[in-house]
Amino acid sequence: MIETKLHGDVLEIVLAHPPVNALGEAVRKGLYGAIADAQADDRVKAIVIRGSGRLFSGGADITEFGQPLVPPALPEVVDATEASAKPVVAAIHGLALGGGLEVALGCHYRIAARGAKLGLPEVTLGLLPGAGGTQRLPRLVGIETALGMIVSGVPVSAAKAAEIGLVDRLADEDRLVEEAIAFARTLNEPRRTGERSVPADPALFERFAVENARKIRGLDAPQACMEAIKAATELPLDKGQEKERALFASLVAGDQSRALRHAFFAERAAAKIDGLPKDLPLRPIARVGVIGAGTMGGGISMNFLSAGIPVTIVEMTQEALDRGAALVRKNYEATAAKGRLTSEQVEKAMGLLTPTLDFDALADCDLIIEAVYENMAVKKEIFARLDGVAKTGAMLASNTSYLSIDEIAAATGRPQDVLGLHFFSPANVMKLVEVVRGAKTAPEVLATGMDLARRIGKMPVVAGVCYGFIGNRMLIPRQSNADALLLEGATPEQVDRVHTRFGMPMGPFQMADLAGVDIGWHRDPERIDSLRDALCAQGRWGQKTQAGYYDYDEKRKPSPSPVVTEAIDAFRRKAGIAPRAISDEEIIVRTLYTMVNEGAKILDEGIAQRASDIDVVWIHGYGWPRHTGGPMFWADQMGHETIVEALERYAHRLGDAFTISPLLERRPAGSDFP
Ligand code: 3H9
Repeated sequence: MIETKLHGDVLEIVLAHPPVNALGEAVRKGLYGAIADAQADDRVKAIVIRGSGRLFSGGADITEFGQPLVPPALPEVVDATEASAKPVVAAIHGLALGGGLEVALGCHYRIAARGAKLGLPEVTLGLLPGAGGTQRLPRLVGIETALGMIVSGVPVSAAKAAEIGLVDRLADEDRLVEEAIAFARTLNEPRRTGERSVPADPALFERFAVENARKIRGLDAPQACMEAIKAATELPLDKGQEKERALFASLVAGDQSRALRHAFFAERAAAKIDGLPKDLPLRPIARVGVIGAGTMGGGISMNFLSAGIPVTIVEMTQEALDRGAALVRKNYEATAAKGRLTSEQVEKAMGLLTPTLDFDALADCDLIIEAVYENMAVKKEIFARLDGVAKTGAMLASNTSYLSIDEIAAATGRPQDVLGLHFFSPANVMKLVEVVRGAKTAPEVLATGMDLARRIGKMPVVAGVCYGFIGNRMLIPRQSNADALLLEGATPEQVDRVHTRFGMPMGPFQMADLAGVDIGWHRDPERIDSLRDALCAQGRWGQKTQAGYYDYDEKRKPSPSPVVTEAIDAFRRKAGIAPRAISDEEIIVRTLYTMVNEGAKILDEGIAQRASDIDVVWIHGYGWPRHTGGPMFWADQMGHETIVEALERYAHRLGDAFTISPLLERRPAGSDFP
């Protein structure tokens, strides 16, 4: 866990705990011991601390949070490092994150490899840097920079770290250790960051809080980070650290951090495919084909282009093809205008795109993704045609949001090569990809799909075949209850408000207006069976027509619509429903608990591999508030009994087809989803 080596009069201490040199019990003990030994060893004049493998350290061992702490605690280790009578240099390569950076802050000097990144991401786990980071960073780089780094959690590059005074020197990675040792040898005195002071500036804190109010609303950790940093300006190091430790202790025991830590491990678990060996050989993917240059096809293509993978995109008409390619360019240029891409990067990505009307041009693609509209007959026809064009071993994917991958695969003579790759709109932005495993999908096809999705920066989750897979299937009970609630007496504003207060980016009706109320509409204005049909028949198709469940002004600002109120009234009269007052609690039970219930069915049927995969789907595909951990974790925290009891209470309103998931009902009281 800790290795030491004496280079003349400089002691090299190596954190050696793969994969990320997390600072768990044994590493802390080893480091503490090595620092103490070095004090007593007359041969040692100075110390260099570095990490082995690909990084300095990924921070404290997150799996230990919530367990009894085994000493020495990390703050003690960092304090002992800073107290060293012999100069200590941190040699940082790869990443120094969280507790890892705090160890480096306890060192007297820092030298970083040019490619390194340094950061305090604790806030993303609902925590604050709890080993002196909130006290030492502001002393080193000033309050404003420290606030930015700690409250956002975003790491800085080595160059930036040098500019702000976080590191003293930069080095080429292959010479880092050598230079650190030579540098350490020149040092005579320790230089302790904790002995510095930083002037108070209350106005700066107020300004920062106001500027960031929207981002940090409802979250405990950013608030606590600010409080701890403020203490650094008012108190000596030891007192500031006491404050920091107290705040850390309360966060780590809180619901939000527990949920955010769950989300962290859920994301990593999602990459694992049950029953497949980890080292399964993958199929090489050097060129991707996309069928359909609509919004979805274009967005999907961008992911590959940005990752340097060439794309052949096929359309039926020149006009549609030109429109699609122009949209891709427009999106890239918008990103460039925000300064997030250079014009060379835009041209490089566009240079990898081959738009064509020639279906046969797909012949040299290793993966072909169909992204046309939702119609089984059309999809089957495309896959049958693909079967004749695609080269042997090519993977054939559908971006369908609902339809059966098995039925689509049956249209080919190679169902083992077929899978679903369900991207979420806008496909160049949303992280989620449901990787749908058909009954005959070959293991290496599934594994390649998962790996490729990660390579293009997505968060893939394995899903089985059913109507709507994981995410959209759970939308069904949510939407049908939301629709029913309108007729029973709720308003779109009330339903949406309950969802946004809960932390969703938008409610069901805001989402319908954004996506298009007319999606899936039968397009017969005479046939009006639902409120949605009525809105569609009036041309209220959502934001794109400036009218849907809400009215929209030119800036797309929504306001309640008297037309919708009237349409709802008309439906109530027709159905003989007397509106009643609907409580927010009823909305939660009928639109959120029913989703959990559907999630439990999805789990029970083996459509999702594990409950945490469902959480990842909802966090990354629909903006479910991460600090509640996702729908299934949220339900675990609440207790399944609470959900079952509430669903039973409202069962008479949930429709005849509604049933409680056997998995929810049969789990013993107090147990979580598997
Ligand atoms: C902290 O430091 C608190 C202190 O301020 C105060 C303490 C008193 N602990 O992500 P990967 C596992 S809070 C335990 O796939 P990558 C991970 O689960 C911490 N385990 O690799 C995975 O396991 P498995 C602040 C950890 O190369 C494996 O390592 N630090 C930890 O894509 C590989 O991880 C952070 O928030 C950990 N700290 O990315 C950084 N880190 O193979 C958290 C990773 O079984 N870590 N594991 O699934 C990361 O952001 C990424 O892991 C990192 C590497 C960027 C480092």
